Amino acid sequence: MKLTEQQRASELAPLLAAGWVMVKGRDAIVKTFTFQDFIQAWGWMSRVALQSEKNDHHPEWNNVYNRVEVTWSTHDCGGLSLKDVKLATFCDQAYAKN
Ligand code: HBI
Repeated sequence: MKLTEQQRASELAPLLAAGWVMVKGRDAIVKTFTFQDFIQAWGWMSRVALQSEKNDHHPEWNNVYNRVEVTWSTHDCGGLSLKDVKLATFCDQAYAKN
Protein backbone atom coordinates (compact mmCIF):
# COMPACT_ATOMS: atom_id res chain seq x y z
CA MET A 1 0.00 0.00 0.00
CA LYS A 2 3.09 2.23 0.30
CA LEU A 3 3.75 4.25 -2.86
CA THR A 4 5.94 2.37 -5.32
CA GLU A 5 8.90 4.05 -6.97
CA GLN A 6 6.84 4.43 -10.12
CA GLN A 7 3.95 6.03 -8.20
CA ARG A 8 6.37 8.42 -6.53
CA ALA A 9 7.46 9.62 -9.94
CA SER A 10 3.93 9.93 -11.29
CA GLU A 11 1.82 10.78 -8.23
CA LEU A 12 4.16 12.44 -5.77
CA ALA A 13 6.13 14.61 -8.18
CA PRO A 14 3.19 16.95 -8.96
CA LEU A 15 2.69 17.55 -5.23
CA LEU A 16 6.36 18.34 -4.70
CA ALA A 17 6.11 20.72 -7.64
CA ALA A 18 3.11 22.35 -5.91
CA GLY A 19 5.09 23.13 -2.77
CA TRP A 20 4.80 19.95 -0.69
CA VAL A 21 8.11 18.96 0.86
CA MET A 22 9.39 15.57 2.06
CA VAL A 23 9.64 15.49 5.87
CA LYS A 24 13.23 14.89 6.99
CA GLY A 25 13.67 11.35 8.24
CA ARG A 26 10.07 10.33 7.44
CA ASP A 27 8.24 9.01 4.43
CA ALA A 28 5.78 11.92 4.71
CA ILE A 29 5.01 15.24 3.02
CA VAL A 30 4.41 18.62 4.65
CA LYS A 31 3.16 22.00 3.46
CA THR A 32 2.27 25.26 5.21
CA PHE A 33 -0.83 27.15 4.04
CA THR A 34 -1.30 30.83 4.87
CA PHE A 35 -4.71 32.52 5.03
CA GLN A 36 -6.06 36.05 5.48
CA ASP A 37 -6.96 35.39 9.10
CA PHE A 38 -7.84 32.70 11.61
CA ILE A 39 -11.42 32.26 10.42
CA GLN A 40 -10.29 31.65 6.84
CA ALA A 41 -7.79 29.08 8.10
CA TRP A 42 -10.49 27.44 10.22
CA GLY A 43 -12.89 27.29 7.27
CA TRP A 44 -10.28 25.53 5.15
CA MET A 45 -9.47 23.15 8.00
CA SER A 46 -13.17 22.33 8.26
CA ARG A 47 -13.33 21.38 4.58
CA VAL A 48 -10.22 19.24 4.90
CA ALA A 49 -11.55 17.66 8.08
CA LEU A 50 -14.79 16.62 6.36
CA GLN A 51 -12.89 15.17 3.39
CA SER A 52 -10.53 13.38 5.78
CA GLU A 53 -13.43 11.82 7.63
CA LYS A 54 -15.08 10.85 4.34
CA ASN A 55 -11.85 9.08 3.31
CA ASP A 56 -11.06 7.70 6.78
CA HIS A 57 -7.63 9.27 6.39
CA HIS A 58 -6.53 12.04 8.72
CA PRO A 59 -3.88 14.75 8.76
CA GLU A 60 -1.23 15.66 11.28
CA TRP A 61 -1.62 19.41 11.47
CA ASN A 62 -0.74 22.50 13.48
CA ASN A 63 -2.65 25.78 13.28
CA VAL A 64 -1.26 29.10 14.54
CA TYR A 65 -3.63 32.01 13.76
CA ASN A 66 -3.69 32.22 9.93
CA ARG A 67 -1.20 29.45 9.17
CA VAL A 68 -1.77 25.72 8.99
CA GLU A 69 1.09 23.24 8.67
CA VAL A 70 -0.20 19.92 7.34
CA THR A 71 1.68 16.64 7.23
CA TRP A 72 0.38 13.57 5.38
CA SER A 73 1.57 10.02 5.90
CA THR A 74 -0.21 6.69 6.35
CA HIS A 75 0.30 5.19 9.80
CA ASP A 76 -1.06 1.82 8.66
CA CYS A 77 1.84 1.31 6.21
CA GLY A 78 4.43 3.53 7.87
CA GLY A 79 4.82 5.83 4.92
CA LEU A 80 3.21 7.57 1.97
CA SER A 81 0.24 5.94 0.24
CA LEU A 82 -2.17 6.99 -2.47
CA LYS A 83 -4.50 8.20 0.30
CA ASP A 84 -1.93 10.84 1.20
CA VAL A 85 -1.66 11.89 -2.44
CA LYS A 86 -5.47 12.15 -2.65
CA LEU A 87 -5.85 14.24 0.50
CA ALA A 88 -2.86 16.47 -0.21
CA THR A 89 -4.33 17.17 -3.63
CA PHE A 90 -7.62 18.02 -1.95
CA CYS A 91 -5.80 20.44 0.37
CA ASP A 92 -4.39 22.31 -2.63
CA GLN A 93 -7.72 22.33 -4.48
CA ALA A 94 -9.60 23.61 -1.44
CA TYR A 95 -6.96 26.28 -0.91
CA ALA A 96 -7.29 27.44 -4.51
CA LYS A 97 -10.99 28.07 -3.84
CA ASN A 98 -10.24 30.42 -0.96
N1 HBI B 1 -5.03 8.40 8.89
N2 HBI B 1 -3.08 9.41 8.15
C1 HBI B 1 -3.76 8.30 8.50
N3 HBI B 1 -3.14 7.10 8.47
C2 HBI B 1 -3.79 5.96 8.78
O1 HBI B 1 -3.20 4.88 8.74
C3 HBI B 1 -5.15 6.04 9.19
C4 HBI B 1 -5.73 7.31 9.24
N4 HBI B 1 -7.00 7.44 9.63
C5 HBI B 1 -7.81 6.30 10.03
C6 HBI B 1 -7.15 5.02 9.92
N5 HBI B 1 -5.86 4.90 9.53
C7 HBI B 1 -7.96 3.79 10.24
O2 HBI B 1 -8.58 3.34 9.08
C8 HBI B 1 -7.11 2.66 10.74
O3 HBI B 1 -6.48 3.12 11.88
C9 HBI B 1 -8.01 1.48 11.07
